[in-house]
Parts: sequence; structure tokens; C-alpha cells
Amino acid sequence: MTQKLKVAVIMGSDSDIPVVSQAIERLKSFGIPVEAHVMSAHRTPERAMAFAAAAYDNGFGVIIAAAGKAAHLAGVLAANTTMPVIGIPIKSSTLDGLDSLLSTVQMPSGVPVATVAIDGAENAAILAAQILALGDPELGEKLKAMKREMEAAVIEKDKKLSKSI
Ligand code: RP5
Repeated sequence: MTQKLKVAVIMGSDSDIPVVSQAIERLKSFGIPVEAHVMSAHRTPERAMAFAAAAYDNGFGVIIAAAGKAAHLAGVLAANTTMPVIGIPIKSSTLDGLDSLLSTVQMPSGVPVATVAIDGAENAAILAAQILALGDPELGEKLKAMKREMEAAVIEKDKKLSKSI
């Protein structure tokens, strides 16, 4: 059996853990192997670049990168690999995450970062799962089941609302 591709979850600081842990939990719920690291585009630039450059050889299929403020982490990782990179802009204390969002999303042509919403850790995990599911039918079934659960939950809420008015 071929080895399952891993997802790398990289964060700029341990202060990002409360948000990033939501992505890690979601990935684990799909049975996706996860590796998490603190690495900074500014404080450990060489480590970040080396990680991205070796990611294919080390068994990863997608990189998720979370950072706040001048959030260049996802971009630096994307510059050093052709693997899909998903960016999570972390809500910052000074500009409410708009700084992080723009720093993550506004990449130059040729170096895409698939950017989710500010603090959108869960969607980052689901998007990573959707990418990996292209080569993993079992994971694809789990995603379909998740969609059905979401649908059932909304229908249930609709019923409750109808009864209450
Ligand atoms: C970014 O700066 C990190 O991703 C974090 O969101 C923010 C603040 O980092 P710390 O000062 O808490 O280490 O690099």
C-alpha cells in the first residue's frame, strides 16, 4: 500500500496555536497524517525555505501556513516549492487581521497561495483534504459524508425555526 501524503501545518509563532489547532483537529478527523511546526519567514527564514524545498521528498502533499501581521510565511514557503500552499491569515491585535490577509493573499503572478478567510483554519484543512482526495477515494467519501452532515444540520435548523415562529 502506498504511504498517505502528509499535510504540513506551519505557523509563524506559537501564539497562532489557538487558531491553527482547529485545522490540525479537522485534518486528524479525516485521518490525514499531520506534522506541525513553528517557523517564521522573518525569524527563521532559512529553516522555512529548506522545509518547503524538501517537502515533496519528505512525504507531504499540501502545506498550510498560518501567520499574522506582516504575514509572509505562506508566500515564502510557496516560493520554494511547487506543492499547493494554503495560507491562513491570523487575526492581529492592531489591524484586525487585514494586514495578515493582504500580506498572505496578494502574491505575485507565478507564486499562488490559496488564501482562506482571516482565522479560517477549518476551511484550510478542508481545502487540503479536497486536494488530497483527488488521489484518495476513501478521503473523498469522508468529504462527501461531511457535506451530507452539513446539509442535515441546516435542514434541522430550518425545521426548528419553522416550529418556533
Ligand atoms: C507572526 O506574528 C506570527 O505568525 C504571529 O501571528 C504574529 C505575532 O507573533 P509573536 O510576536 O506572538 O511571536 O509572525
